[in-house]
Amino acid sequence: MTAPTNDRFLRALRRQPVDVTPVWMMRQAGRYLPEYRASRTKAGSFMDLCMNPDLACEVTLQPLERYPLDAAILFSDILTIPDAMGLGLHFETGEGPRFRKVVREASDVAALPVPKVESDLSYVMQAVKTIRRELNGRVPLIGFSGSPYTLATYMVEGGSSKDFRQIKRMLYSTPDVLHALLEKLALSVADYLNAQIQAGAQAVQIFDTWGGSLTPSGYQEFSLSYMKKVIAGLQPDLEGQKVPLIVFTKNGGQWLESMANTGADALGLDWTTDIGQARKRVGDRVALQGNMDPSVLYASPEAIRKEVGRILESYGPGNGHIFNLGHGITPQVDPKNAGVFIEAVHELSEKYHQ
Ligand code: 1CP
Repeated sequence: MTAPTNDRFLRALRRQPVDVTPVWMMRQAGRYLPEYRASRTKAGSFMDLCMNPDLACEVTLQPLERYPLDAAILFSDILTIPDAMGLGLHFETGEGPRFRKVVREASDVAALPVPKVESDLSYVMQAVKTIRRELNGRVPLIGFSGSPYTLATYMVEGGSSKDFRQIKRMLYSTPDVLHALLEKLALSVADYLNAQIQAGAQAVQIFDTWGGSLTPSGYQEFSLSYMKKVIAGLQPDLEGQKVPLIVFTKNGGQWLESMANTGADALGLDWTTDIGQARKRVGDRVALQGNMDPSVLYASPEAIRKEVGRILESYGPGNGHIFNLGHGITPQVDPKNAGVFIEAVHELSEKYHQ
């Protein structure tokens, strides 16, 4: 493979030496950027934006025009899989995602197809190819999927949820139905990530946004074991290189040891875990990605630099750190502050890589 001109991100994932700590932001293309809001208006709706490869490429590149980021992330959504399974995803203005159909009974699960990713989700693969072409080797492109459990929460609840009433009811009263759903999702997610890799994704991330809402044993049984199935089904080779995999369980800080045993190359951390302690716990098994509280971006430039410095110091010298926020950047952040954050990571990390 022609290595990207800037390959810090891939080197850090492989725990190889870098000049400065690489940085990207979850949700780096999004509503905090006025140019994103303009593209979304031009597209008509959020799903139209995702389904148009040229516009998806345009918004993927927007944050890279503003900031010296070390990676691009495919502009899409984790809910493309349930949509391709026929649930009818739509976004009400000012609200979160909604599905026309929900999954509650064994018969609902049985009726769900495993999507044919190459045809049903061809718009995603087309976006990956377009973005790779337009990036022209500047930085690596990250592909992604939701974890089976996280996707299941949306499919069973019918949208976002605060208390996960429906899926928890299913988990405790008809666990076999949930297992059947997760089984189908694990196959779908593996196919989806493999297709993104074949289309050109140079690293992939599994977003397990809601695995952290489970009990410790529930996490093992309903989230982690299905991520392991996904990982077992991956063919992570692109242009002669192994494509690294990042697993991010939000609120998963107490389970890092078992996450590190899944075969992932890196673990994403939210801000509730100390990154230095996390490093001691996982040793040299995996790289770590994270983990500044996104709310720090509401504060002053001095406060942002201070917090970046604190996290770098906590991780300490050496390889295997990819700087990121502990969750997505929020729509209310001033784009200038994102710039302060990214520059601070590069500037303040140099001394840890000598
Ligand atoms: O323009 C808009 O109004 C839509 C806002 C939006 C955006 C910008 C949604 C709807 N999705 C996205 C893009 C998106 N989603 C990306 C793009 C790449 C990037 O720049 O990072 C990615 C990686 C996601 C992944 C995603 N979607 C997750 C996992 C990560 C996370 O934030 O925890 C989840 C849970 C979703 C579901 C979803 N899609 C959109 C929203 C608002 C939500 C969250 C709903 C909820 O809180 O339950």
